[in-house]
Amino acid sequence: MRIKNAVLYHVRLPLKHYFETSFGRVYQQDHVVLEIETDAGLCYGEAPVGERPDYSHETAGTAMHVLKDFIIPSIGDKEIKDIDELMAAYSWIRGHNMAKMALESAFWNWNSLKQQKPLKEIFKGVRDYVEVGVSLGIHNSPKELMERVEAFLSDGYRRIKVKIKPGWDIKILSEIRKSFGMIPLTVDANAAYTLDDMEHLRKLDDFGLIMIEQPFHYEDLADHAKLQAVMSTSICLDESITSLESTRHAMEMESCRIVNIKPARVGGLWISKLIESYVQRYDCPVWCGGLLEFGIGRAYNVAVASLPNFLLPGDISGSSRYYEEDIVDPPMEPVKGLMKVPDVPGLGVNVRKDRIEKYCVNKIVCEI
Ligand code: OSB
Ligand code: MG
Repeated sequence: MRIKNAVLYHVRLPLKHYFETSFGRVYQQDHVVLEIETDAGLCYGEAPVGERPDYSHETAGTAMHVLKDFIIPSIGDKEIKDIDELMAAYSWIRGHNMAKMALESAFWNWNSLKQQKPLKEIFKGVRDYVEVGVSLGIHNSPKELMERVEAFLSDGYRRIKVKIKPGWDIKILSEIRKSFGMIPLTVDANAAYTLDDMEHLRKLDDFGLIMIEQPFHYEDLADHAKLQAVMSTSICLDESITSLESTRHAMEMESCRIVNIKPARVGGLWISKLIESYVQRYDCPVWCGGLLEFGIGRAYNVAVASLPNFLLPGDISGSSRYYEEDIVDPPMEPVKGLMKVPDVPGLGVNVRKDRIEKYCVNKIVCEI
């Protein structure tokens, strides 16, 4: 791959419904879209950074800066022959995984077009369809949440995940179980608890949850291990898993029994594949998390979720779950909770440049 031209777009899409986690409530999503011009045509990547540095350190501003001033110049107009060469060029840059994901995924777009093979085949995926679930935020009232659970179950989503925090946990779980029985259910705390809440969290064992996602601080592998040792419910780590190394530490310390892989959080699709394969030796299943990706990021996540150890439904909802209008055509939508894995070379969806321009709040043309 040789980059002839690179453009960064800060794209802001309004959300159809607010999304609230233990970090707070948001009404829109700010992501960075990278477009590179190559000998295989225009290729795209997305950094699903969000609006504020809460879930991760990155924002649209930091991703644009690091891509423009460091990641793209580290490649420049050099010929890059494979993924090892690509990653080696910017491996000196610490962190900024989402910015790296933007370029790395655009590279796979090029690679897939060049080889005329679908991404699924390149990554050695084994599924034609992936099972998807939905992630539901904290709502104004339990009643509102119950209505949303009902609506998404009837849309066919295969698992419901609800965001929890102190004061919004046991009560809503009791209500969900009372109204919907033993539906596949998980919870995500986004680090809202501490070791002092251990006795409280143990009560969640009564609800038959598939997992409890990230109860503690992202740096706290030790406390997660203490909690996992006394709970029958599996702990799943999300924010704590930022690389193959942090995954190894989590496995060796027995901090969790399930891993959430978000390609953008770990710095790319290739690292996602390495993690997926590594944790198999611990009999640890993985699933594909999400960051309310626009259509570009979603297409890559779907391809990754077709790998063999992705054994649980992903947070890969349809475009229409979050957005009125997506930046790809046709929008990707699951049917009966199954999302089709693209089986054509490239992204598998058409990028709508008119929509990128329509929702773009800042555009930078990089010097190559
Ligand atoms: O913790 O999984 C999370 C969204 C933003 C930040 C963090 C998380 C989430 C989600 C939504 O749960 C996942 C999705 O539907 O894309
Ligand atoms: Mg999470």
